[in-house]
This record gives sequence, structure tokens and C-alpha cells, in this order.
Amino acid sequence: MSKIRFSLAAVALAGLATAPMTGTASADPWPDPTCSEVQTSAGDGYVYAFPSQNCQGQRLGRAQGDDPDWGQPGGGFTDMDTASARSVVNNGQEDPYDIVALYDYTAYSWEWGYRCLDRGDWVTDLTAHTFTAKPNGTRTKMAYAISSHKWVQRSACAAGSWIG
Ligand SMILES: [Ca+2]
Repeated sequence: MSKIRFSLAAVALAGLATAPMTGTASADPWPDPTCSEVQTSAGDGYVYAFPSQNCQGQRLGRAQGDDPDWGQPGGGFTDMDTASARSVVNNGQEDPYDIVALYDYTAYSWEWGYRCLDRGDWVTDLTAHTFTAKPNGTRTKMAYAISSHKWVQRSACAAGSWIG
């Protein structure tokens, strides 16, 4: 814990030093946080997705609400975000709908594969996971595949659908 506090203090000092020069707001608290740091220090209430392992690389997007298509405008993810995530974080706030369901297909099409990520959890590398089985029994790898997400209740997630 002391290391975390120290690093946050260093970030705060760096921010003070540069703020008058840039004057621009940053969406992230610092460049290249780890997934653990996103969960503890990034804005609460969001699901976050990143293109590389352990939340490295430029963040794809974040969303407080649902997004039926990560490849279309609206909902927090757009354009190249679809089928691009390799790591994800659920930094949602406590709520009956604080579980994030992540889908292989757009429009929350759970029957084609999904997984549920509990509030406060993250996955550093989605290459290690597959979606739930499609009707024909096959499973798609989760890395570079997520196309929509929805905040759901715990009861919406099957026993074998949890990750993180
Ligand atoms: Ca979208």
C-alpha cells in the first residue's frame, strides 16, 4: 500500500508541474496504468477496455452505460474499438446492475457467446479466455473479439460465464 501511495503522490506532483503548461484535460489519470491501477484509481462507474495486456496501450474506450456496438458511435466505444480489446476492467459502482456482460457479437447476443466480469475485477489478458459456447458448441477466443457490453444483474450470468 505504501508503494501505491508514493506513486500516486508522484503523479500528483507531476500533474501540478505540467497543468499550467498544457491546460488540457486527460481522460486517464496517467499514461499506461496497469489494470490494477485502473481499478483502484481511474474514475468509478465505468467499464474500461485496452488493446494490450494488463491495460497497456491507448485506452479503447470506457462506458458508464451499455453499448450495443463497439464499432459504432455512442455508448463509450466506437469505430476501431470493436474486436480490439485484450484487457478489461469493471470499475463499476455498487448497484444491482454492476456486473459487466461482454459479448462476442453486437446487440448483447448472449447466445453467440458472452462472459461476465464482476464489479472490481479485471482481466489482464483475454487471450486466456473464451466466450460461452455457441449453439454448435464452439467457443470463440475473447481477445480481439468483444463487440458489445451490457450492465447486468448477477442472476443474468450462468455459472460457467464468470471471468476475472
Ligand atoms: Ca458504440
